[in-house]
Amino acid sequence: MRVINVAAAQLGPIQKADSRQAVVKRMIALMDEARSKGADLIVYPELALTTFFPRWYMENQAEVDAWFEREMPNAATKPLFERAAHHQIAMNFGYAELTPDGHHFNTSILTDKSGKIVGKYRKVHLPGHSEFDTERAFQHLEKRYFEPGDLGFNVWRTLGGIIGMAICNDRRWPETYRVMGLQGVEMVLIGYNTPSANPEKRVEALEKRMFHNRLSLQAGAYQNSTWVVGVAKAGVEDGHPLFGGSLIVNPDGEIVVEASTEADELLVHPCDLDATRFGKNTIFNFAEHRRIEHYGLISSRTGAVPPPET
Ligand code: CDV
Repeated sequence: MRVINVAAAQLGPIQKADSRQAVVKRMIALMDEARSKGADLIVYPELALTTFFPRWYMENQAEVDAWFEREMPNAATKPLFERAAHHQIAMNFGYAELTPDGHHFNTSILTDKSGKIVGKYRKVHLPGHSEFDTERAFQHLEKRYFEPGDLGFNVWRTLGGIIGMAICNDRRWPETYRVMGLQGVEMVLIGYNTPSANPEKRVEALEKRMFHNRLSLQAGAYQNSTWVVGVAKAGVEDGHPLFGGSLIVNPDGEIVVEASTEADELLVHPCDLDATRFGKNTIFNFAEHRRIEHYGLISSRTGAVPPPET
């Protein structure tokens, strides 16, 4: 057995007015609880340090940049890194990254148990739009504030296993998991901020949206025989609801734990990485069964092109 005791640390809402220091205090409280439950790794959501700011339309770049981190760790997050090192617990969290040469990414990092950053991922599949959209019930301006990630879908050998990261909308795309699956991934960490309502389809029920969340995470896990840890930022942020439903999925695609609130909530589960072996060696033995001669369109065509009508 190769067990990683994973803590999925769902965060409740973060209001626009909340400081990073206040959020870090909440993250530390969850980390203390995770440590008391024997966790080796704690996983926080996408954009964990602030409210989900892409819902707000901004034209002033200085105002936009105020939501970004110029270095990691920084003054606000140093206490979190120190507590992680003290507890000897690895961590993963998302934040808005502004690089020294002026690039903006929706980023996630993975540390080892000493608090050293061992992996970085930048969100590839940015949802939403880049200009104010009068047709939407509310805005989702990720395409305005971020560039698509430039690092690809890597995996890292750490904590005795092979671990990868993705962020929110990435979880809906099978390519996300498969590229990591082809590197032998054994656990994928995915934070998210998903509105409880669909701004482009007002009749879509919350149940349907949560079904799609589970469907995507469970399919990704099963089809690549990997653990998947999905962690929400949930609850009502300045009048805008985000759903919860943080969960851990085993390599058979089954949910082993799931959050029941939209508040700060911790789920802890022992994840045996050896449980990935069976699927990887049988039905999803890629070397044995994949037929890459038929997959060319996946990497050569972006949009669907139906055949001409006859
Ligand atoms: N933060 C996100 O990427 N949210 C998207 C919403 C816009 C659908 C998601 O896939 O959950």
